[in-house]
Amino acid sequence: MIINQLLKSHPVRGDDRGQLVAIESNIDVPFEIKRIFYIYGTSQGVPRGNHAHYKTKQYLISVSGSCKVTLDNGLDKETYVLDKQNKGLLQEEFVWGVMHDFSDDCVLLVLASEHYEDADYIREYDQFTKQVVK
Ligand code: T46
Repeated sequence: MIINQLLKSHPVRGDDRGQLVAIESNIDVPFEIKRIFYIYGTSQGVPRGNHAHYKTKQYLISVSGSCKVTLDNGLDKETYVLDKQNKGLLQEEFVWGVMHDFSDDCVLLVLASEHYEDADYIREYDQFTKQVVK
C-alpha cells in the first residue's frame, strides 16, 4: 500500500472564529457518501472493526483525540495514526481494518459509500484472505 494515496490532509479554513474542514462527495473522498457514523467512548484497550467489506469504501477521520488504524490488503499491512481533525484515511473494499489505541476523547467519524448492510461484511479473516489472495 502506498501511504500517501490513502492518507490525506484537507485544507483547514480557519479564521479568528475558529476552524472548519469541509469534505465533499466525489471531490474530497473518492465516492458518494451514503452514510456517516461515529464511534466514541471506546473502552480502553478494546479494538473496533476487525472486518473487511465486499462493497463499502470508508473514509475515517478522528475529529477529536486520536486513534490508530491498521489496514491489511491480504499482502501488506500498514498502521496509520489519525491525530488531526483534517487528516482522513481511505479504507477501500476488500481491505481488512482494525481501529485501535483510542484516546479517551477520540471521536472517530466514518463516511461510507454504502448504506448499512450486514451481508457486506467479511468477518472471518480466513475467508478474507481466501478472497483477496488468489
Ligand atoms: C468500522 C468501524 C470503525 C448499524 O446499525 N449501522 C451502522 O452503520 C454501523 C456501522 C453499525 N450498526 C450497528 C451494528 C452493530 O449492532 O451498530 C453495532 C456496532 O457495529 P459494529 O460491531 O460493526 O462496530 P465496529 O466498531 O466493530 O465497526 C464499525 C463499522 O462496522 C466498521 O465498518 O470501520 O466501526
